[in-house]
Amino acid sequence: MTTELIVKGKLSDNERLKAESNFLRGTISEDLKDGITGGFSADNFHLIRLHGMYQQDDRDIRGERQKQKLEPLHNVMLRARLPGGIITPKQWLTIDKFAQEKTSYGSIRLTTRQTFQFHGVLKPNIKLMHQTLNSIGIDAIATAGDVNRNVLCTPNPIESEVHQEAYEWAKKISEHLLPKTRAYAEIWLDEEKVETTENDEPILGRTYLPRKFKTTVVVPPQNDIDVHANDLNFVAISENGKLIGFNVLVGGGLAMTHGDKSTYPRKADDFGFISVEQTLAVAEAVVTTQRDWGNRVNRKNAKTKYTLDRVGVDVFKAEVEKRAGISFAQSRPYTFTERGDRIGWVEGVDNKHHLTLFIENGRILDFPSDNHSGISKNLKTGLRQIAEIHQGDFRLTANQNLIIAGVAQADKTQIEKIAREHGLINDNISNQRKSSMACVAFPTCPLAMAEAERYLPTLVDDVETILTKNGLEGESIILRVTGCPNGCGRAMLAEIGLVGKGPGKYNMHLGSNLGGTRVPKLYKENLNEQDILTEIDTLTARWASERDQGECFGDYVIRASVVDEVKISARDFHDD
Ligand code: SRM
Ligand code: SF4
Repeated sequence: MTTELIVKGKLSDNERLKAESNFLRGTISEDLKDGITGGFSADNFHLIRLHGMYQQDDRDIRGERQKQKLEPLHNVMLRARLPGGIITPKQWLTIDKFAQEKTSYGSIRLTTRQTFQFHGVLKPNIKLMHQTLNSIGIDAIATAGDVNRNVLCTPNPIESEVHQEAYEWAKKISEHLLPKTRAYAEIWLDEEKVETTENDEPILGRTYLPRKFKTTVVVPPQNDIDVHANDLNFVAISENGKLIGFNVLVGGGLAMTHGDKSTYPRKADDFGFISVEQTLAVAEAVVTTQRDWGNRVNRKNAKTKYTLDRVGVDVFKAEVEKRAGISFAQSRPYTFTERGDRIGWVEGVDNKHHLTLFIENGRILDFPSDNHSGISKNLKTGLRQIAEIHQGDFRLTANQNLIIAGVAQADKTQIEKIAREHGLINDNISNQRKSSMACVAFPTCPLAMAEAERYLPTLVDDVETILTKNGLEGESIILRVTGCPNGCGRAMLAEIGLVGKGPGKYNMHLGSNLGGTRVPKLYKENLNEQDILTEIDTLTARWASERDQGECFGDYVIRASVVDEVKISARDFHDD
């Protein structure tokens, strides 16, 4: 390997702690026994991420505790591993019970990556949490930290054989790229201690990846998992209803840092077509190339997207071909036309029925009542009751929604009745609300600069009013809010993306499209909530009167030169 392919310099501290961790063990077990603090010590604070957890505290009460000279009320957030987002009703009941009895918020939070999170788990309950999950066949391995994360898959596997096969590949890729260290089993499940050597971790190595790594399997024309947010994507190509292979897209990612032009959202590059048999070899080659060439000096530029731009797409691709022992063929044609979930019932190829429920912000909780319609919103109770009788499974979507999948004709009426009684189905939810999404942000996210999840419902109320006023009732714009530029709510693939800058202040980006194949451009900075509504009012009024037939808002703002189009490069994004 030539040295230019590797960034020289002092390695980031995360590299030291991974190297010294004895394959992710650190001193987590000792720390767990320390009852003096509710938190984890320096290195373990980071290491627990590789076990699917983040140390947090409630930011709403942080100041008050400080005044009382108390340490923050440390707790952990856990993110489960759920490739393709599938979970059984029996598993759901256990998760529901744990959330109810052992977490401070009582909620189950569906994420933008097809899994769920518990928030507010105190130290004495952490081991119990892992053991509870393990008892139902779920773990939290590799859902955070410098590894390949939860593998996403277009979530309607029963709709076609191709969907089913795509899901099987998502599971296989997830397993193939998992860390092989037994640290998780030893620490959380009290299993026998067995020494790990370099040979035991052939794909990830002793220091794992330079940064987080994200993979999807997607079935066009849906792009409901947003490929361009991901490092590695397998786009399913089928012929006569059979999966024949994948187009491979590499190097997507959305995060940036305010004021740092070396960071930017980036679309993935098309490497070409492979046969299904080549899938695991290619996945492994992309991961190991990024493992070896990714920037371990500066974590801000460590993701695959920056490696591609630094070494060159062709050089990276040639290395993948060499390592996988394959040659990419010409990409096969496909198009992405939509990204949302189809809320409501659909019938599958197996004659079973699937009900997609819209879950605002993915937050499953019993809310006092729906602010908008006044009807009950006991979402958690409703889902528990459905899980008690449902014979099929639950599928989490990457838009924070939930599918009750595989319902027999005979059970449809009862499931729908429970869903309606608990506010899980509400016919008055607008298309705009269904097209809107926000990240968690306050109070649990330590990186939040502005509200997102708690801001979204009222923002959408106001946008609905504006659309109606401008003659656009029933229409929708992909609207996403993230509390900081890390982009967890994928605002950097929205037609209108709001990125938190400070309390009550957001940057507004405009111009993604329905298929999610364009990054939106910065339009205005530091807008407050009133400025945001004024801008949306002015722009949607123009859109209503000037748009071409069927032209979506994101395409319109580019055609009308409201913003320039962002092509693939950082230069388009940052204007220099
Ligand atoms: Fe994220 C960090 C929540 C999807 C980019 N993300 C965080 C943390 C863990 C904050 C932290 O590091 O302490 C947030 C915890 C909040 C909380 O209290 O729950 C957090 N991210 C989320 C979730 C829960 C948002 C949601 O509302 O659903 C999503 C969980 C996904 C999952 O199940 O694995 C989530 N995060 C994303 C996405 C979207 C995606 O992957 O489709 C992105 C942008 C795509 C990308 O990676 O480029 C994303 N999260 C980040 C980043 C920036 C990474 C980077 O490249 O610099 C961070 C910060 C970091 O890693 O340093 C981050
Ligand atoms: Fe937190 Fe920022 Fe991610 Fe929102 S985008 S969850 S504020 S890290």
